[in-house]
Amino acid sequence: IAQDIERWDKQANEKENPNTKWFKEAKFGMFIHWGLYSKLGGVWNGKDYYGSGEWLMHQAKVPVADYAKVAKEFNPVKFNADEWADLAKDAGIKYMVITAKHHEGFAMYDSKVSDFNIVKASPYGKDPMKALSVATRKRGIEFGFYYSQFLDWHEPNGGGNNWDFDETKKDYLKYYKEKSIPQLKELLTNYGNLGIVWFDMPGGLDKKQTQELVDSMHALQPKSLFSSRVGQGLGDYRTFGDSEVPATPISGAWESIYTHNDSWGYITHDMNFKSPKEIIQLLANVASKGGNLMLNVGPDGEGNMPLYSIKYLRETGKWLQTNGKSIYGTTYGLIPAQPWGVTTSAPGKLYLHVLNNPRNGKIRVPGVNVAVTKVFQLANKQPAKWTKQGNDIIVDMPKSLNDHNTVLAVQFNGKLNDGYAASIPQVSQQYDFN
Ligand code: H79
Repeated sequence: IAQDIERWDKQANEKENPNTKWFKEAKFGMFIHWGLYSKLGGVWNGKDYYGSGEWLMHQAKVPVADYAKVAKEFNPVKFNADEWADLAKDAGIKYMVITAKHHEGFAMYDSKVSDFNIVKASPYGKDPMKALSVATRKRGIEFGFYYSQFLDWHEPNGGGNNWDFDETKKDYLKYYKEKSIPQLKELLTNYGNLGIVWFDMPGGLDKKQTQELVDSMHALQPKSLFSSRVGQGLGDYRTFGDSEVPATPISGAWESIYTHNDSWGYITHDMNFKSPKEIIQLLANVASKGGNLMLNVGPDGEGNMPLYSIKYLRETGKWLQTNGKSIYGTTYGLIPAQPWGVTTSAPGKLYLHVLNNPRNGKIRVPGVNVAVTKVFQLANKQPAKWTKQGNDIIVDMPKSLNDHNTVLAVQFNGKLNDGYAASIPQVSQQYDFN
C-alpha cells in the first residue's frame, strides 16, 4: 500500500493524465450493485444472511446449477432507466458505475459470450444496460461498468468458487480468454463511451499479462478510466479499500467507495441506511482529502431502488444545489481537519464545512496567512462577521444553520500556504459541540 501511495503521488506530480480531469472535478458518483443476488435479497433456503448480499452464493455455498435457476425468476419489470438516471441527476451525481457482471458470473447485459445473461436466461429478455447508458448520458452523467474480471463462481475456471470446483485444477487463463476478456470487449464496444471500467479483485495474471489486458482494453477506448483494482499497480485512478477514506490528503485522481446501507447488493433485512447528514458529511470528508465519493445503492430484483435511497439521495442533492461549489471542482482543504469540521479549496477560496456547530457560535480557522476579503455563507451569500488574530480567523456562525453541513466561503487574495506542508496543528477549542 505504501508503495502504491508513493507511485500514485509520483504520477500525480509528474504528469497529469488529461483523461482524469472530468473525474477529479466530478467528486460524487453513484455505484449500483444489481444482479441475481438482488432478487435473492440475502436469503437462501429460508435463511437470512447478513453482510454483503452479492456474496450470498459464496456464503451459502450454493451449487452452480441451483444458483443458475434463479435467473429464470429474475424479471425486473419495474426497472426504469429514466427514473434511475433522474434520481442520480437529482442527487447531484456526476458519474454512475453499475455491475455488468459481479462474482456470481451473471451478465446483466446482452452477451454473446455466455448464455448466462439477462437476455438469454431470464424472462426479462431485454438489455437494461443499453437503456441505462443512454438515459444517464442524456443527463450529462458519465456512465461506466463494474466488471469482476477474475472472480466468477459460475465458471469451472473462474476464480473463487471452491465448493463446486477444485481451485487447484483451474485454468484461469482459459477463463480470461474465453469469458472475461471477450465480455469486457463487448462492454467496451456496444455501450458508447464508458467513463469508467471498474475492475475489482484481481487475480491469476502477472504484471505483463495485466498490462496486456489494460492495453487491449484501452485500444478500444483510450479515454475510459480503469480502476486500480485491475491489479499489479496499473489503472488510471486509485480506488481505496471498500469503505475507506485515507488519513491525509492525496493528490491525483482517486476515489473512496461506500455503500448506502451495510451491503452492496440488495438485502431485504438491511435497513441501516446512512442519513442525508451522514452522506453529506462523508462527501465533505472525502472531498477535504481531495478525492471522490462513489456511493453505492442496491436496487431489488424487480428493479426498484430502496425507498430510503431515493429519499436520502434526493435530500443530499438539495444540499448540493446550494452548496455544490464547495464540493465539485475543488481540491483538498488547505488546513487539516478542525474540531468544527473540514475544508475544501478552490483558487482564492477556502470552504469551511462546519459539521459540528459550536455552542458559542464561533469557529476558529488557523493558518489563514493571506488577505481575507470576505467570509460568507455559501448557500445564501449572507456575509459572516469575522476577525483576524495573527494567522487565525474567528468567524461568527450565521443565524440560519444548515442541519447537515453549514458551508462558509472564505475569499482571499493571493495564495494560501498549504497548511499541510506547513504542518499547521489541529487547534483545540475550549467549547463543545452540538
Ligand atoms: O462489489 C463489492 C464487493 O462484493 C467486492 N468489492 C465491492 C465493491 C468485494 N469482493 N471481494 N471483496 C469485496 C472482499 C471480500 C470480503 C469478504 Fe465477505 C469477507 C468475503 C467474505 C468475507 C463481505 C463479508 C462479503 C461477505 C461477507
